[in-house]
Amino acid sequence: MNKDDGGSRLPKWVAAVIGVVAGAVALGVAQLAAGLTNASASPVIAVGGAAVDRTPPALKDWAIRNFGSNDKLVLISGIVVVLALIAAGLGVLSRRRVGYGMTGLLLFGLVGAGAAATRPDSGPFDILPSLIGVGAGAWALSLLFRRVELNDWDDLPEEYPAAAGTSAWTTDPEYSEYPPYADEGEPGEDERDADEPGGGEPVPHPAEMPPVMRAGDALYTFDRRRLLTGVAVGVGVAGVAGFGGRLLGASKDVDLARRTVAKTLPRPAVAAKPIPAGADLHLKDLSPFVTPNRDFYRVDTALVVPSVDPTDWTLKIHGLVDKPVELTFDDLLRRPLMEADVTLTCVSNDVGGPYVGNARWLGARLADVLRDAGIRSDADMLLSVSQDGFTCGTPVDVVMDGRDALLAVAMNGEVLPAAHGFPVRQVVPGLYGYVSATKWITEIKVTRFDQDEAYWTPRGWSPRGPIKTESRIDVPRDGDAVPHGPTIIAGVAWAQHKGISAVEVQVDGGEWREAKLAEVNGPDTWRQWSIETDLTPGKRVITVRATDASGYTQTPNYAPPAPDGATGYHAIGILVG
Ligand SMILES: Nc1nc2c(c(=O)[nH]1)N[C@H]1C(S)=C(S)[C@@H](COP(=O)(O)O)O[C@H]1N2
Ligand SMILES: [Mo]
Repeated sequence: MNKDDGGSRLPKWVAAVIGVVAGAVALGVAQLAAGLTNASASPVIAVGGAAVDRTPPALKDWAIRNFGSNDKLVLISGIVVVLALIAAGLGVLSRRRVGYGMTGLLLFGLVGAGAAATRPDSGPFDILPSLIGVGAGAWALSLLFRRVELNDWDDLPEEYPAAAGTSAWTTDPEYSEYPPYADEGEPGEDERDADEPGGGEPVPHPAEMPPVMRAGDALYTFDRRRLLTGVAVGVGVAGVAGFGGRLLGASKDVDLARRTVAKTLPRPAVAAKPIPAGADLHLKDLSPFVTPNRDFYRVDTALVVPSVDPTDWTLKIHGLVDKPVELTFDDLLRRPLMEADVTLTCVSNDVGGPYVGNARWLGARLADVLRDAGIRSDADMLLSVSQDGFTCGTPVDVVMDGRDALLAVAMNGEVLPAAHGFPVRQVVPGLYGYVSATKWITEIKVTRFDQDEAYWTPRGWSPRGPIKTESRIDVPRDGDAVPHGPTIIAGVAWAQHKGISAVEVQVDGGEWREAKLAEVNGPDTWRQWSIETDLTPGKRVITVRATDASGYTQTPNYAPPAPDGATGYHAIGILVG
């Protein structure tokens, strides 16, 4: 056998399978190590995060358009597929020398470790999961190669015709070194039992067979049973470690911390205006006035939800201020907290899209906190920074103009959910989320738009993002079949901090008819609307447009979400029967 040159006769596909299994073990063990330490130190998550930050804006838009909130899942799946292909290649390379495959694994481990060490929220120990994973993967690789390959007579499967007959003398210590006859000549007749089946002629090891006899290569250069068990054990280890790591990393401390905070959450010093009974028309399929937390859209760049411990959380406020401050979570809760109903909207929300939701927030007034720090008059931007390094650039004048801009700690009467920014996030009525709604906020640098840039600005989105007046039809849904006759059309419209003053609906390009507006308790939320129309059979197109309290009516001209929010009328097509 080619033990001497380190080569292997394993068929390529077997080597590729071993490579993939070793790669899976590496990733699974790394995930487990990350779960025990810091979930975002997982190499896949770290490399994925680095990829997110480096994704060209056009690709990112395309991904959001095509995969919606599944874009992260698609990204991670893509990374895993690429890694599997590379691992298969490393397996094949390992046929030359297992060391080559191990070196390849190490290189990938270094890429993972490098990504984990350079994420904005990473610490020095974050390289460990990648390195531990690589160690496990390299070990699995060499173990599987040794295990699956038939290098010795002992390894020959029982059904190999000569195995039974030769086992008697190959276990003899004198001949334990294979091949016994290669250097020492044929063992004497007397040293073998010619009566054993298959005895007599020594059967050359498959690797030593002349080419013409190697038809059996695929059968006899590896042990199928050992391959199967090796793959099963490897995949099992990878699966259990990886899944366990995910469970451990998912929510271990945050759930407990949220429960603890829930016990001490102060009551609002200033309650929100009550929501009028007429704010919600309670129509089937119409977005409820208050979006339940579990249904609230989620948009962020975080591949794992950052876990922030409120007991060592602080908010640093510095830059163009007279006295920089650092607030603890308790400091924040000691301030008078106020409630406000505010509808968030994502700039990526296309016309008719789902990235808009309304909640009741509880928090400290951001303007008061800034005033206490002595914000200087030449400042025009708040660069807020999240635990994971994401940043928003919020205009100072907007935050200071008296609107309910909050450092929020609760959402719909519940401690802020982890995915929505626990323990503290910003909420600013009237601005798209990407310039205002920093989740997991840890820092506010008071600065100027001509000196600093927030996360999305160099990625092609406008530095400032006031929300554009929009409206959406929820009922019926696009493509629905509805019976003819009187039909309720309903939906929501929003123009945060201005308020909606009218909504009009049009059937098949006909006359605009004014819809009935539901009640609201302020200008910062969306507003439900409905109208009854008499529909005649056939294909019908229904279009909506809103007018805000400044008198502005939505433009019919379509604009895509980038760079500063979509415009145009939402229209649906239905089949009236
Ligand atoms: N830390 C952090 N905060 C963030 C983001 C992010 O990527 N990271 N995305 C922003 C964007 S684009 C939007 S639209 C809102 C969405 O808030 P939600 O996920 O609670 O709905 O969060 C904002 N805050
Ligand atoms: Mo957004």
